[in-house]
Amino acid sequence: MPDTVRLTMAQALVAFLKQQQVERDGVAQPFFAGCFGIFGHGNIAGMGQALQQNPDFRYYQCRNEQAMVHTAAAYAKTKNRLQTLACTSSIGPGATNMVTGAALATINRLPVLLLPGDSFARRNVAPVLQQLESFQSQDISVNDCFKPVSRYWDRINRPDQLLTALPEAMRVLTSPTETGAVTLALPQDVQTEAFDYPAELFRERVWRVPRNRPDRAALEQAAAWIRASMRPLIVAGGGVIYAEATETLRRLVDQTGIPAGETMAGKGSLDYDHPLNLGAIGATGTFAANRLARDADLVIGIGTRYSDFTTASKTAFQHPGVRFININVTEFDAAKHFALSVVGDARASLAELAELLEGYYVAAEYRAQAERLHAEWDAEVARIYAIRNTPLPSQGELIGAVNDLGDPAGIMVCAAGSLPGDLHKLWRARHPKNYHMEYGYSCMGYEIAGGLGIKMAAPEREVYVMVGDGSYLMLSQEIVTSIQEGRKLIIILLDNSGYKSIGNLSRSLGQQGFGTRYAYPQDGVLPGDDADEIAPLPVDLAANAASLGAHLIRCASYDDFVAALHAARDTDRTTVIYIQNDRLVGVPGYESWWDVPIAEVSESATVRAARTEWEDLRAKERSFL
Ligand SMILES: Cc1ncc(C[n+]2csc(CCOP(=O)(O)OP(=O)(O)O)c2C)c(N)n1
Ligand SMILES: [Mg+2]
Repeated sequence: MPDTVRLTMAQALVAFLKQQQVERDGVAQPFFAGCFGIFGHGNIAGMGQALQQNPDFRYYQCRNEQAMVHTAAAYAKTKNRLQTLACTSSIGPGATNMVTGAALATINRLPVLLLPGDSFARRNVAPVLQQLESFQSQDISVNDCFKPVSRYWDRINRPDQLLTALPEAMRVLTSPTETGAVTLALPQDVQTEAFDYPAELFRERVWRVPRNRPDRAALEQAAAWIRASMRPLIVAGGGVIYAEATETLRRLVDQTGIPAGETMAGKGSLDYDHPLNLGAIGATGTFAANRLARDADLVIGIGTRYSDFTTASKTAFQHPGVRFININVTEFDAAKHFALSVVGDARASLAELAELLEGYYVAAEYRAQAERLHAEWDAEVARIYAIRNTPLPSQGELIGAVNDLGDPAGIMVCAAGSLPGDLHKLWRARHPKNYHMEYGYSCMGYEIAGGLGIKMAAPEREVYVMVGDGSYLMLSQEIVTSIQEGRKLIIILLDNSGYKSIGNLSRSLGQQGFGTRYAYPQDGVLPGDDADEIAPLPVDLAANAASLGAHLIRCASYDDFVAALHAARDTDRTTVIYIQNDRLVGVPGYESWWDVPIAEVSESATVRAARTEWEDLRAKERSFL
């Protein structure tokens, strides 16, 4: 008789998770750093009991299920996807609160394990509290909502189904190609049911993350294309950072003189002051990267998904004969733009490519142009950092202060609003983890919850959360968790009294900021830019932060802000630096575009004018065939 252990399904699940290790480059570590959760009747008796009897698998309480998934995703991003957290929820609303987090993780290719409770598998007491009753089937629950946003989805209807579900869950979570949200829906009765599990299930397992080498012929062709190119340009994406290929990339750039632009996830691939780092590329890019992109005859995408922000809605690359080489661990991404696909780990691929490029160097004139643009861009950043707008400071100068005065070894995190575009352009990244931007989903509310995950993953670093008032109002309650767990965040709360980013967008569409300000309605309508005077809402976000237990520093001026950044280094707990800033002064766009369609017919002359302009710009969108 093989050895068995009699455990509930939830106990078996926790016992299994504790034993999973991940190894890359010979270094192994536990894949799960614990489990976040909020208990309800859908998980308290199963997962709750199992976690209680396994104190060595740390349980963390949170305030909102969406937030805990962000925390887990940010943790995984900081750990280059080699570690993550599990998340347990009750059934119904607790479960569906996690759907947004699941989408974010899957889109950003970040591993998170979601364990929503589900209604009774035995069904006899249905409908239970919070159960979705389908007229069509008894096999549907709200947890089916996770299917499109999960890379692997399963419902554990019998305790022994863990034996086949768990290996799949782990394979997907640890695969650099397939990773994203994995959802195991756990009916509340099955969580508590006992089964004689084979003891083998609970032995230590090591999941090796390989560094797959690319096809040699593809790499040789890539080298030949690069040698034949007059104006090659690297687009460095998040894959460079996840693969820990930043040093290899720098050596390749030094060896060949090929300049590089960086995507939202790839910023930090090269230090900002590398003379061939052109900084941000695409819709929120620098003029340096965007000019070279426009005329590049060969684009070498490394670890990039080519989102519309990177390609400026397919207008970034205008050379008539432009070709693409895509180095990517994921075939799906490698094939984009009809590229020469080099499917492999970024670090392994770049190292081999460097050998094949021995003796090759870009034309001196091209290198000189790239260096000149790099220097000109740096001067533009310095100009914006030095603005001292009155009466309210500009966002650009505040970003400058955080960048100049914050700990250079720290991590800045942001996700949505007008900050990501400004930060992508202006942030001077000093190490590969310095710039943590969630921009696959650009999810308002990621910032503070994500900051917590970063601090848990890198407790030795200062974490600077840059958050707008809108994002703050959407999801800021994990301040409480950061205080409970002693994970100090420095939260920079930039209040511009509304949705500045969407206000700008609205203006560019001819819609006068409609619906983007915080103000009382006037004659039954919310005021836009055209209102002479507005009645502001009586909201005090600083007081709110203090009430959640944060140390609060209120700033009225740029000088206060500078003092606050210094003071925040010495506080003993999560500190919120609150400052109002100008809602209209912005960082300009630099020779780029983002396609947001405009109403084809309208009563408004400004909308009609914007539509005409949009039609011209849209004509620049290309297919790469
Ligand atoms: C969850 C979510 N809802 C809506 C949006 C659309 N959106 C993007 S930015 C933004 C406004 C953000 O406001 P705030 O955080 O104050 O930043 P600001 O634009 O003022 O800089 C909105 C509504 C989003 N990205 N995420
Ligand atoms: Mg705002």
